[in-house]
Amino acid sequence: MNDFTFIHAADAHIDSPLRGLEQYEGAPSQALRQSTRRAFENLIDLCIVKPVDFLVLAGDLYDGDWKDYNTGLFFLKQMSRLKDAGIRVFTLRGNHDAASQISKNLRLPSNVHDFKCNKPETTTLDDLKVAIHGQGFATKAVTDDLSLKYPSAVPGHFNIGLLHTSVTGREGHENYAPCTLDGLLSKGYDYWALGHVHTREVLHERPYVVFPGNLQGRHIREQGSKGATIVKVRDGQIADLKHQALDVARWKLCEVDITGLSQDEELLDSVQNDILDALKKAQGRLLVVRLVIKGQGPLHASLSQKQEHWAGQFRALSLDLSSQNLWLEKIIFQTQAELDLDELKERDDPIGALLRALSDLKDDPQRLKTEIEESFKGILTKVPADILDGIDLSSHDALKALIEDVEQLLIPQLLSGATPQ
Ligand SMILES: [Mn+2]
Repeated sequence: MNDFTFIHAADAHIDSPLRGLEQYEGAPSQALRQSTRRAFENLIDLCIVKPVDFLVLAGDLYDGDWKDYNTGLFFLKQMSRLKDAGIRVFTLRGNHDAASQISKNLRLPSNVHDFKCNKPETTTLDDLKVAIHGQGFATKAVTDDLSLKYPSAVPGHFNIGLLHTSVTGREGHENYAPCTLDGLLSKGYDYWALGHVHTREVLHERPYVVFPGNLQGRHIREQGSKGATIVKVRDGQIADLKHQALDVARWKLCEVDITGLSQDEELLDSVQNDILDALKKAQGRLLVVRLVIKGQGPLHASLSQKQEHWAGQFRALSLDLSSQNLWLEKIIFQTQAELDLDELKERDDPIGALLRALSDLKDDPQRLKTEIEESFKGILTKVPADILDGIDLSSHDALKALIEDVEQLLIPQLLSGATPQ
């Protein structure tokens, strides 16, 4: 068998709109909106520079129907660059770019093979003795196990299965084209090139079953290094397999704990250290930070009463650390006072009574639902959606957490004799 190298990428989501950035003052909207294209160009550059023999793309190349032909033309231009370099491409449709989802189309260059959506298909690269099996999504919500109908391995070839799937289900991802690891392994392939799950994961080694992760993080739930997997094959065996970062912007959740901190400066230093560390890891890429201040401690009073002041301090700090490559996307205050609520609950006074009432309410899902959810219903239709970001009033846990917030905000103020604001 020949020696060869290929790159496995998935979930490029080219031109993903990244909605809602406008609501943030100073958001690098342009850079973030362009990021899926820049990361894709990085992928093509890598293919050419290596150079690799072929590229496999495991679905969700596009985020949805093209707004106009520019999205498709961008892809075609990148494919032409590969064609000029003699590099072949194998691609299939995922849930976001299922055949039924994309209304416009352009003829693909001759070096690109787009797998059929009605049944599995096998294509061979005779010069390399490689067989690639694949089937794309005809519709968005494919709930059948597509892998069942994939053919067995072609003897004497290096076999690759290309598939967009959630496998046995992955948190935060629609359970599309579900399948089992055993089912995949039963085909006797050398490598399963999966797509759909945006977090990189090697599900099995020898034979390999790999989710390369998406090419570019698009929001705070897509943190860390994003890119593609380079696979080197020698004598028909995988000799080397590694992740290569290709993203141009990186998302990072920085959680800073106030426990044990008593001075403002200590908190600012802590935040600075966390952000500096993330900047270092981002290696010059645009870094988008969501800052969460949490924990229980003496700084809670100041943080809860002067959020605007503190937000200003954190923003000034981030500007000082990098005026170009850093954007503080959001600051979330989650600190709590050092309270012994159990002890306070026993008190024979209005504070004790209030805590007991809140505690009863927390433990009674039915009452919580009727009393809180119902009374909020009218208001919910009138407030802008972004204000409610992350608050789910239909969940008992979320309502319980809201009551705990109320305890943490209200009780310290009642205890200090201040008027709750
Ligand atoms: Mn998908």
